[in-house]
Amino acid sequence: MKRRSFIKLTAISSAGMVLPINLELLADKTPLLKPLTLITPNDEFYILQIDKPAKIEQENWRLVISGMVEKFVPPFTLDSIKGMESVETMRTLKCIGDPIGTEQMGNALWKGVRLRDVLEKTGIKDEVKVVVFICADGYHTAIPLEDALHQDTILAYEMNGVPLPTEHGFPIRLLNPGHYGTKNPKWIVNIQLATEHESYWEKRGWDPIANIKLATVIGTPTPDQEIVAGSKLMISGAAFDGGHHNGIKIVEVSVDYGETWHETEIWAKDSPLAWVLWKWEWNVPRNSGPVEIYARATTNSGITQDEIGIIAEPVDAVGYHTVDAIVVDP
Ligand SMILES: Nc1nc2c(c(=O)[nH]1)N[C@H]1C(S)=C(S)[C@@H](COP(=O)(O)O)O[C@H]1N2
Ligand SMILES: [Mo]
Repeated sequence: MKRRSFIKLTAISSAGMVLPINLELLADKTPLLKPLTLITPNDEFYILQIDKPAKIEQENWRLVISGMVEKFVPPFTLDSIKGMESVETMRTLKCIGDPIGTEQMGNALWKGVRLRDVLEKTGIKDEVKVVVFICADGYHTAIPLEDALHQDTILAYEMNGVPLPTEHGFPIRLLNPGHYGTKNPKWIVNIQLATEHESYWEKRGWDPIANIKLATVIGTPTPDQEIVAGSKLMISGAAFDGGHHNGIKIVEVSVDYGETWHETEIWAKDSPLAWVLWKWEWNVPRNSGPVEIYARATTNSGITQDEIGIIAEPVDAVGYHTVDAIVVDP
């Protein structure tokens, strides 16, 4: 009961954001595995923003670097950015409003340029502490200079082999490793070098650091799914540590309120900046009744998720995702 109300609280805490409805949960056919693929197709990738997506025409778009720059450079066009050395990288994005990550999480292959290569062109004054991103939809957010200069911090212009779709930030968005979606701004039009900045969500009480916490999501079975007694059931999902703990080592499942844990098979993975997908086949017992399914991950640095919510120790992990299901007689 405690756990169930925790999940509900999480949903309420994200009320400030526009939550998409997951149609897959409404459909009556249950997928065998969820997520079904390591890379989330663009049309299934979650979409979240403060208002409508900004519609930008490539010809009209310019990226201006301003603030405490060493020297002025003309605004970048998309072609001038594409002319720079590119990187391709798999990254999982996750919303801060959904820390366990049952819906607002997706993984894609992105192409773009290193932010530090762009900032190198203008130079950075010694006093600069933060890099601020101003977006065409009115959103704005800042990240520490140190993070901006990290080699894995990318301005992305392609998602899964196509130009960034409008909803995901065309023409350019930031991919900021290890940080929740709030720190991955879309539709960037201006980058400002500054000493401080209070970002859109921080003004509304959200965590300014936004480090992704270790979490494990159960995709199948879905809540309240009827499971046939004596059958075989595939329990599956994803786990992600944001790259903060050297990646996921093992994922375990419990079907007896945490008494015993079963190691699952990690069947798809990439770098620690991408989620891992796991599965475990359960020989469902012959007796019917309600069941709670728990999943937890252990990282390569040795941290294991604990039972209870965001206050869980270790502090960099969220509590178990729990799915309530019902075992029914055949
Ligand atoms: N410009 C802009 N960028 C934004 C936002 C926004 O409202 N405006 N929302 C952020 C949040 S809260 C999340 S979770 C991610 C979601 O990215 P996606 O829609 O590509 O999945 O975008 C981030 N970038
Ligand atoms: Mo988000």
